[in-house]
Amino acid sequence: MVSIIKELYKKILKIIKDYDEIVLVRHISPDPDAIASQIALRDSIKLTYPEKKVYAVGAGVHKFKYLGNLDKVNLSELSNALLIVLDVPNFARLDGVEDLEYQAILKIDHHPAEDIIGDVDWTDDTKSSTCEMIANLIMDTKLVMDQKIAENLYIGMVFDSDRFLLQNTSLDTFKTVCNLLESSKINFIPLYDNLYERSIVEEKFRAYLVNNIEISENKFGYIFVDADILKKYGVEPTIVSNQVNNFYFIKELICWMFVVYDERNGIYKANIRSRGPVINEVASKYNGGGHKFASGCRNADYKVMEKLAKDLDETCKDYITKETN
Ligand SMILES: [Mn+2]
Repeated sequence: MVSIIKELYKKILKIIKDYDEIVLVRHISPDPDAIASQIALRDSIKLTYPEKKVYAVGAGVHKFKYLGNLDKVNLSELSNALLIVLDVPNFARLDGVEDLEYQAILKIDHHPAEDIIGDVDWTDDTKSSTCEMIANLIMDTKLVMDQKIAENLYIGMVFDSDRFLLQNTSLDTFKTVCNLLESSKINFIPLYDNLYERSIVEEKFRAYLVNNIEISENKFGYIFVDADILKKYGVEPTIVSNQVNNFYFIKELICWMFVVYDERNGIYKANIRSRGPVINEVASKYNGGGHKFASGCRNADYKVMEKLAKDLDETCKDYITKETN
């Protein structure tokens, strides 16, 4: 029997082999899974094919510096590049490849498919992280692994699954972790310092969220953080998306939405999580999207956020009615 995944690995290796210029891209506002998968695959390709020019691009994020450096490169000088798209399904959210005229796309992602379709395409929205996919790809092919690559892949898997708590954490996830730890012998406990260390300022802001979240009778939680609150607590808008995962397992919540006003970009950003109702279909009605139980939405009009919140509250109500019948 021909294994589908082995055929796919062959195609992935072939397209990587075929190009001497390779650019790896991921989504804007990156998280550790996005950056770690990008840096890990770049480093592995460089170790396997030292003669290739391989660049991981996009805006750097100071707090993820420990994952490694991104490349500064003039993309308009490349003429025959393969674009590797990681952890993002749509062109609108690609970070930093506007000037690149690429020849082909290799896509590896665990979000539901959107408008990017790779010439070679490995999209699997049952996977808990892109790093899980890259870890298997490297371990099961001639691509080279080293200690730093293994550490990055482990961090990405732990982050995106929220320490193996979230939906899509599977037996395969644990097998991947087991194989990775066994083969690389990385010391994984110290890695948590980078991932989970936080300031008391952030904790105080979390207390603000806990004290001010509004919870409906349908177990829907909502909070809007305006620019004044951010100033008062001395935090950046991105803090709100960092906090949304801390609200899992609160008995009174099955779905929650945090909205923050990003003054610099003049836009409202919503982060939504769910422990039951499917939310990406609701978010997509308002030009948002994401995973079934972890979605987001951006809009310059606050009224859209209010409508989305109302829609989600209704979705929670329907979900509870179905559950109890
Ligand atoms: Mn991811």
